[in-house]
Amino acid sequence: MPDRLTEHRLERRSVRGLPVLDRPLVMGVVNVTPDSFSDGGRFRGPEDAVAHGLALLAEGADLLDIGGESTRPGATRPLVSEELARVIPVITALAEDGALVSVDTMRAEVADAALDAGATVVNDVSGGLADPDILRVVADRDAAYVAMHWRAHADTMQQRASYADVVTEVCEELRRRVDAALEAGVAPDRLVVDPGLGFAKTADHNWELLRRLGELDVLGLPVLIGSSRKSFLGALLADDEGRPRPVLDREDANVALTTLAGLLGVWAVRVHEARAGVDALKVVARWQGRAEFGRSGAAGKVGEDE
Ligand code: PMM
Repeated sequence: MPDRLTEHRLERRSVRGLPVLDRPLVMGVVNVTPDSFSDGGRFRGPEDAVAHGLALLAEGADLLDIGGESTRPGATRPLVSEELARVIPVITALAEDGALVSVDTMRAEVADAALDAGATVVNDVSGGLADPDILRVVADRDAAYVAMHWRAHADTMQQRASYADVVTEVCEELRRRVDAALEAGVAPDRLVVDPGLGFAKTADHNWELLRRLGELDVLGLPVLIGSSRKSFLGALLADDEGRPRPVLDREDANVALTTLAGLLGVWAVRVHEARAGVDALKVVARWQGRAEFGRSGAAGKVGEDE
């Protein structure tokens, strides 16, 4: 009997201009926000955020995702000027240091300024729904683009967590976002999709998406997932009184999840701590016979997809 876990796998795909390794890429999160659920307020000034980004790179992260807007359920939106003031100095400094940078934004204006400051990837959790102009910016600049599945802003998104079949609907809704991006002129070989774990989704929805992750292959694009520190892991690991496991104590479970996602063929994982995830993905690559002994990861870099 075929193994349900690996029966449906994602084909290994790459993104033009981004590294091609023998394992999925690891995107390290640098949230420059006063209120992110996972690390909000930890990096008060740009110096702290830059130092954290450099530490993630030292741990083995392949690219850094810099965000200035919290998407925690119930969060209120910052002004554009606030978001710019938070992310641009950090992107500038990290890009000058040679880091590969992604900007986590839903706003065209912020994406444009971030690309000017040295970002290479636009990670848009709204997949172009929050500010459709962002697709034109990405197209004009030939940037790489992550289109995440999204239904509404953080203040109302959990009211939209209703699906007849979450995997089918997420695929259909992502397909429409991909079509909109292509119509705006975004290059097909610069596109990535993300099922948006926790965005208008209950814990059960997230687990169903993970269990059937291989079905996202119908979109024919690289897949990124972001599970790190999210509340469905806190609920899974709740104590006997039902209290969720604290945010910073969910890392081991996330490494298990990263391992399984690597086995299923994701293109990249978005994580708050890089080292354990990189290690796990090296194990997967070696297990599957893709990595030479001791050479998985940066040292085993296969090349850039130009
Ligand atoms: N999750 C968050 C923010 N940005 N981007 C992508 N592509 N995928 C995600 O799952 C995702 C994201 C929320 O988590 P955070 O507050 O820890 O950044």
